[in-house]
Amino acid sequence: MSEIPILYTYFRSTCSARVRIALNWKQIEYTPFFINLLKNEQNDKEYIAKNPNHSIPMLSIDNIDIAESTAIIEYLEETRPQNPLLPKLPADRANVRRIMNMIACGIQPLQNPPQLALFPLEKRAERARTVISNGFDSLEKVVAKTAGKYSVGDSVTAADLYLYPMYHAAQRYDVETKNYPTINRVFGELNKLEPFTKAAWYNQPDCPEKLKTKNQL
Ligand SMILES: N[C@@H](CCC(=O)N[C@@H](CS)C(=O)NCC(=O)O)C(=O)O
Repeated sequence: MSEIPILYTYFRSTCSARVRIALNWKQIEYTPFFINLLKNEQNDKEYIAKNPNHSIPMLSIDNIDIAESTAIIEYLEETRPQNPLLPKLPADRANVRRIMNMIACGIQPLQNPPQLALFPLEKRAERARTVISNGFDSLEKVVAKTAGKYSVGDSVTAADLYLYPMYHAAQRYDVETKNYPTINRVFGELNKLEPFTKAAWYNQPDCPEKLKTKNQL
């Protein structure tokens, strides 16, 4: 377990951001390997030999390559239990996983570039805005019941790793975030935490300087 893990990541990728936050939260040092989705580097032969799903993130750690952000985060939780991301009580865990899945299965995939590419160029932003708004309409109702200071209760959990970058995507596509008071408030709390802001898109070395202003994700 001594080698520094390598995270295949892209600054814009919300799924990569989840893992960046998990690594920061657990204080695990890692080396980023940048995969530029705009240059289709996720399709490079060498990369798809390791991850045939043509997607990021992937984490090379403990001599294995793990793709899928949830699989990575659960692996980290199981092998590096410091600064836990899952609560103790099964009911709280279920709420955390519910929120993770709402975002990972019900929102993010529908606004992923290959899905947006099914729409004419001028309709893509609107499509992403609709998908995220619809998802947030439901998520707000769920989080309004589970949240304390953070998405589930008063401690940071894996649910927050999913909510934080999804909110950035919402800002990017001009979603009316003021319609979601609980999501807004939780994002504001998370935005005060260094492991989150350090993982944010605008703080990534592969984010071009000219994009590093608000809403340019
Ligand atoms: N379920 C996967 C989704 C991975 C995914 O969709 N990643 C996006 C970036 S957030 C990607 O690589 N998209 C490929 C593309 O845009 O062609 C996960 O949670 O890791």
